[in-house]
Amino acid sequence: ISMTLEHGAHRIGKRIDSKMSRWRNYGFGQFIHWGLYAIPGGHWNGEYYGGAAEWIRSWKGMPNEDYDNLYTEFDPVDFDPKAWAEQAKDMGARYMIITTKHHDGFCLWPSEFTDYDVTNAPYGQDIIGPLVEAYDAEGIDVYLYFSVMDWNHPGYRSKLETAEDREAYEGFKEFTRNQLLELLERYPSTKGLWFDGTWDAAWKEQAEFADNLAMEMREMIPGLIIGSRFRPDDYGNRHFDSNGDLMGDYEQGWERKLPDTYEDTKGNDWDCVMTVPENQWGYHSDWRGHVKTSYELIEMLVKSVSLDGNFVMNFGPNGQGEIRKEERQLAKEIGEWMHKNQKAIYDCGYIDWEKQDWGYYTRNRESGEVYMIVFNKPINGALRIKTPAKINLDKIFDLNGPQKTYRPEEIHRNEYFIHLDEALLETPKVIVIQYSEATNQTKGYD
Ligand code: H79
Repeated sequence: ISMTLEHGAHRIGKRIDSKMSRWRNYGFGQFIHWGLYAIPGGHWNGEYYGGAAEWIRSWKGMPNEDYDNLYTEFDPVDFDPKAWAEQAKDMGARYMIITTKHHDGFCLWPSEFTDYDVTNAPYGQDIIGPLVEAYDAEGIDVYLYFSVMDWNHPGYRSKLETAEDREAYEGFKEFTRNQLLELLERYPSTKGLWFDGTWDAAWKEQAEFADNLAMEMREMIPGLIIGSRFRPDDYGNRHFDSNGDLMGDYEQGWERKLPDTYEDTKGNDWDCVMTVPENQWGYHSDWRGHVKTSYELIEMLVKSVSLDGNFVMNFGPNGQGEIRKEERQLAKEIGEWMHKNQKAIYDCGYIDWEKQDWGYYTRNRESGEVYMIVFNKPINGALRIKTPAKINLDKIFDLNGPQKTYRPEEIHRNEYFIHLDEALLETPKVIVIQYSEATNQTKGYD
């Protein structure tokens, strides 16, 4: 039985309009976490902070007052939005998400509703506008990250226990609404919002307010894309309402983790946002622990697309506005692979063929062409393909290199081997499969 909810999901199933199709077809995005936390870069008074750099204000080793005065040092003289956008383009990103305001409350745009913004820092200029312009010029769609939780606003509360809390929080809600409408008014080419900091009990009581605000924002920018992390339902449930239906346009629950199977995604649209080290979003000058390689990130990208999601790789520029060399190198390596293999990523998604150990299938949503993205070469050199019944494999060939066509060996009904010549794979390899659906299958391949 399903409950009647005033502020639950307003739609069952995926959005089917052109703006959402564009989102779905991105495949690859860039996240940028930039703010005051880039200045200490994970250190204060010579001490190392091991948590996520953008959370340093919450560390007992750093007095709040010290953090709250960092804005007097925010002067990123090397900030070059055009260079960032060009790098993102070369990497193959088709959308970008920028932190307009993280949990600390510092605004990278000139906000009429607080003094805690770029205009009162030495830098003194809007960051968001030039970024939007530079990315728009490269044809990369811009999304605005916005933290509802705000450690700077006096009305913010994590829970509402007293009448005083409730009154203060009303002021905070008005402030939040003002800032969001301000952002959309200032940056009308914004394609969507990426919300965060919405887990607190106080916000979970705001089903009606958040629902109305989402409607207001959607009126300002028709087709605006908002994920599942914004509004709670009538009972304070997040992402999925009390009936289990997704709220918002796509599932935003995949942070630093990926689904393993299509069932895990419940057939919804989704994105995965991923850090390069284990858990650092903002700039940390001393990355410890494992740092992902370009091939690990490419595999996550491919896996995301194979399960109908977008993969968003995070960058944390430093306090001067530079993107660190490790991230530049990764962007370059991923870009080199994307340049040759983007056909298997862009406009592609899930196909219900049984996954094999060599890697992942993706399928172009328009042409129906299937791609095998091969990460592991089996010891016998043979890649297994199992198709559903009544599929004819018409043509199988390498996406790159000398036009090599494979003649699959049929090893069972609807099951084949294709034999690789290479002794070793140097990079993840893409093989194209053109297939047709037979009404009367005689032989899988002819
Ligand atoms: O912006 C990046 C991170 O800073 C932010 N989201 C990404 C995109 C983020 N990552 N982790 N978190 C926020 C922390 C969430 C912590 C939680 Fe909790 C654990 C929320 C609820 C339980 C810490 C402990 C905050 C409240 C209790």
